[in-house]
Order: sequence, then structure tokens, then C-alpha cells
Amino acid sequence: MTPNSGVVVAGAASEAGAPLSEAEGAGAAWRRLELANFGVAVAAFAVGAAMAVMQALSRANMALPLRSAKIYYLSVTAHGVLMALVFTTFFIMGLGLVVARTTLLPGPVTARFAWGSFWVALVGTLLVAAAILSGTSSVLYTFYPPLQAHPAFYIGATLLVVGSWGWSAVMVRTYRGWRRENPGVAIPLPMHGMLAALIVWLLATVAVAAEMLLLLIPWSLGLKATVDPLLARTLFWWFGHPLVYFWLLPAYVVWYTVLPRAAGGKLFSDPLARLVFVLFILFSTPVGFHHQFMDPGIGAGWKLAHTVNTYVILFPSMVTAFTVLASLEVAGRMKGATGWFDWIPRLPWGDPLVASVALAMLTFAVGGFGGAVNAAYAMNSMVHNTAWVQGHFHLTVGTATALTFMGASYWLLPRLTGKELHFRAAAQVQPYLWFVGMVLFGVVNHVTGIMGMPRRIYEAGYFGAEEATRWSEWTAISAVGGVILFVSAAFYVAVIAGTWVWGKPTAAPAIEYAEPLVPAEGRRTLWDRLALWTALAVVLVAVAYFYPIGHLLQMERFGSPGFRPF
Ligand code: HAS
Ligand code: CU
Repeated sequence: MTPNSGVVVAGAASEAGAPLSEAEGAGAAWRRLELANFGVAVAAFAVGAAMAVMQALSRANMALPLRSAKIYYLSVTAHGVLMALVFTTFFIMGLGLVVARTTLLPGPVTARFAWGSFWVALVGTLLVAAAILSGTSSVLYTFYPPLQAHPAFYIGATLLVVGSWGWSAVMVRTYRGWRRENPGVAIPLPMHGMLAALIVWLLATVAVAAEMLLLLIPWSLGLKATVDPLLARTLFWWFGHPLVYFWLLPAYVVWYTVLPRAAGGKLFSDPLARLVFVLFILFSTPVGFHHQFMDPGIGAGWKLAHTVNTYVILFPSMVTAFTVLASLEVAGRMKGATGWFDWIPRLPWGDPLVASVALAMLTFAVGGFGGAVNAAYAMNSMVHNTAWVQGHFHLTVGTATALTFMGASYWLLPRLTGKELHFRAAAQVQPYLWFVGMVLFGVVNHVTGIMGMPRRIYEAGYFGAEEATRWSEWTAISAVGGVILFVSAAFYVAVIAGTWVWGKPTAAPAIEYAEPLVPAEGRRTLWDRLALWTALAVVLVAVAYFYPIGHLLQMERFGSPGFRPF
């Protein structure tokens, strides 16, 4: 069986003719690294979730012990960094390695380099965590200056990025080795999606590396007295928006290539999936000004240009909604459904992966709609910096991505450890709890946002201000959502830790991906010319950013000293 027959099986190396022991040895070494990445991801998630419950209660003005602004902002920073930056990045690195190993066969032994990169990323993460927990770096996960963190925060975050570049090099090297052996063959679809995520990540991280190395690190070390907040924000959002697609694309890989099979069906269309991944390579980055509509110093024409691109990038998600939903319908029909909607109850709703992804999709339908609202200048001016935005990102990264990753963990862990899922009933209930918790939390945040409640405030009661009293019945509901989310998070961590420690040994099921409904030809097509698409993407980024940044640099500079209010 070749990796391109649609179904790809873990350990296919031996079937493909490589010496068994060598292939198995390389496979086992990769698996250890995959598990190490997942371990860090889940540990970060556990700490981040513990922080979150306190915040949700705090925003509902509950009199908690030790409640103070200092603790609140420390906690929000730790939560945002651990969930949005650490859990996601390590999970994606682990998933990428799994995909590369199972679709391209274990590559040459890059073990030392791959482990070295992992350790660089981990040391960076620990530095960031120490800086935050020491109370010197409550700058939130966007680390906007002139809020100033301890240098260890910026240096640690940079190391995390450098480690991820090492991972990227391992992935690209593995791919190129495979490509040399298989010149005319289509990239296996899961790898196509992972490579798209990786390209988006590289286009994005160039900017945050520049922000760190040229602006924030020298400034935090006292080598420069002031920093330019607007330039820093512009570089941050050059990074920050494609970052959200770096989170989303690996989830899409699961939606397209794992879900249809787990649901008992087939992928509706392989070429449509490739089109989607390519569109993300092209249009993920030149859109960052939709986070800066309210910033001065950026021309209205450039804001409009980024808005147009933002509406283009809605399109591949709409195609995804269609294709993945059609794949689920195919699954239901293969189980005998004949009516309009009777395929829905025939889906295996008790399967933790299927339930997680289906609920993640449902939630993303609302989150994506909110994204379209955010992207419109006039509506953005109503919701910007309100609780709406935190509602939006809890439905997107907090559910579309995170719940998919939780479902994927339930699917992967038995396959990587050869252990049965422990506390299986908890794994079955957990996605539903997350969904209910997130509806209460995320949707209510949208409502209070429209009512004018700002995001990122510690004292949601505004010390008894009349305006704020209208929010409080709603924030009570979101606090209930927060508690349900916490229970769900605890279930997730318990299942993962329980499987790891106490899971009953079993024959590891194979890692298999969905077959397309129409068998793929397996030939390399235009959609697989990733170097070409990357080159075009670089041109688009240059067009979107070089002039506005040049313009910013020519303006009279007003730097700001650093502030540490807490
Ligand atoms: Fe966003 C702010 C625009 C998607 C994350 N976004 C944020 C922030 C984060 C974030 C973290 O234009 C806050 C940043 C901060 O801290 O300041 N966002 C968009 C747009 C999209 C979008 C246009 N965002 C995401 C994704 C994220 C994410 C994905 C993380 C993973 N976002 C914005 C804007 C702002 C913003 C502005 C700035 C706001 C401000 O003023 O500060 C699009 O990509 C969305 C496309 C999605 C769709 C939905 C497709 C639906 C699907 C599911 C279908 C399911 C069905 C039901 C039909 C078009 C694929 C299934 C049924 C079954 C039976 C299973
Ligand atoms: Cu964005």
C-alpha cells in the first residue's frame, strides 16, 4: 500500500520495502518525540484551564480570596500564553510529526536535531512561564508595548519560535526526501494541509521575530530607552492573524482527513481540500490591519485592502463547511440514511473524536460569522476591544481548534502508546460539556460586548456604575459557562493522564486517513506546487506591508518608555 492510495497506514514503511527493523526503529523514535510534544501541550492546557476558572468568576464580580488586579492580569497573561501559544504550538508540532511519519514514512534520522528543537522550544516556554508567574510580565498574550515585560518573557517567546522553526526544518527535510523518491506523486492530503500550516507559520513568524529582536528585547534590556508602539503592533498583527490559521489548519487536517473515516464515510472531495489549503497559504497573512482599524497612522486605503483580503479568506472556510458537512452526510448515507436529515442521527455521536469535531464545527459556524462582523470597519468600531472579541476567539481558537485537538488526542493516544483510552465515558461526555460551557461563555460574551462591556477588565462592575449593572446578570451566566468548561477541561486532562499512566495495553490501532469519495488520481497537480504558492504568498505579503511599514518609519518617531502597572 503506498501513501497515495488514499488510505495511509502507520508503519507502512515495512510494507513499502524498507528493512523492518530500521523502519520500526525510526518510527519508534519519532513516536517518542510526538508524545513529548503532546505531553507539554496537555500540561500547558491543564495549568491554563486552572487559571481560566478564576478569571470567569472574577469577571462576574465574585468575591474570591486573593482577588486583586495584579493576580487577575497575571492569570489572564498565563492563561492566554499557555492556551493560545503553548498548547497549540506543541500540539501542532506533535500532530505534524505524526502526519509526516505516517504519510511520508520515517525520514532520515534527524533525531538529534529534532529533539534539540523540541528542547529549545521547551526551555523558551519555561522561561516565559517563569517570567509570568514571577509577576513581572503581566503583558497579556499580545504583549503590546508600552506594557513592558521582563526580558526573559521576550527571550523565552523567541526561543519557542526558534524551536518551532527547527520543527519546520525537520518537516520540510522529510518532505523533500520523500519528494526526491516520488517526483510525480501528489502530496498525501494530510501532509499537504500540515505543510500549508507550516508555510503560513513561517510567513507569520518572520514578523514577530523582527518585533522581538529589533524592538522588544533591546528595549526590555534597557539598551533602548523607548519603543514605538504602533510599529510593534503592526509587526505583531502581521504575525497575529496568520497565527490564527496556523491554529486552524491542523484542525482542518483532522476535519478533512480523520473525521470522515472515523464517522464511517469518505472525504467528499480531495481537490477541494487542496484548493482550501492553497488559498490559506496565499491569503492568511496580508490581512493584519483588520486588528488595527482603530489605530492611527495606517492609511484608510490600506485598511480597505486588508479588509478585501479578509473577505477572500472567508471563502476557504465556507468551502470547508460544505465539504466536511458533505463528507458527514456521505457517512450517514453509507449507513443507510435516505431522507434529508436522517444522516445526522446515524453519525457515531458517542465517538469522542466525531463528537468533538462535529461540535467544534457547529461552534465555528457562529465564531466564523462573528469574524465576518469583525472584519467590517463600521461594525468593528462597535465591537473592538469589547467582550465580543474574547467571545469570538473562544469560539474559534478555544473551540474550533482546541476541541478538535482534544478529540484528536482521544484518537491519537491509543495509537501512539498502544494503550486503551482510560475513563472512556469521561472522554465521551467531555466534548458536550465543552460545547455547552462555550455556548454559555462565548455567546454571552458576544452579548455583553454589544452592550459595551470592555474586554480585559478586572473590575467588571466598574465599582457600582449604573451602566455596568446591566452586564452583571449576563456575566453570571458566562461564569456558569466557565465552571462547566473547567469541569470539561479536567475530564480531558484526566483521560489523557489516565490513559498514559493506567491505560490497558492493547494492540495499537493503525493510523488511517479518509479515502476520497472519488479515488484520487495520485498525480502531482498544480495544487501540490507549494514552492510556487509560497512565492506568490511572499509577493502578496510584500504588497500588503512594505509600503505601510515604510510609511510608518518615515513619520516623525515618538517612542514610549515602558510601563509596568502591576
Ligand atoms: Fe478572528 C480577532 C476576523 C477566524 C482568532 N480572532 C480575533 C482574535 C483571535 C481570533 C484570537 O476582522 C483576538 C485577537 C486579540 O486578542 O485582539 N477571524 C476573523 C475572520 C475569520 C476569523 C474574518 N479568528 C478566526 C479563527 C481564529 C480566530 C479561525 C482562531 C483559530 N478576528 C477577526 C477580526 C478580529 C479578530 C477582524 C479583530 C477584532 C478586533 O477588533 O479586535 C474567518 O477566518 C472566519 C471564517 C469562518 C467561517 C465559518 C465556516 C464554518 C464552518 C463550520 C460549518 C458547520 C456547520 C454545522 C455548517 C466562514 C467551517 C455543522 C453541523 C454538524 C451536524 C456537524
Ligand atoms: Cu485576524
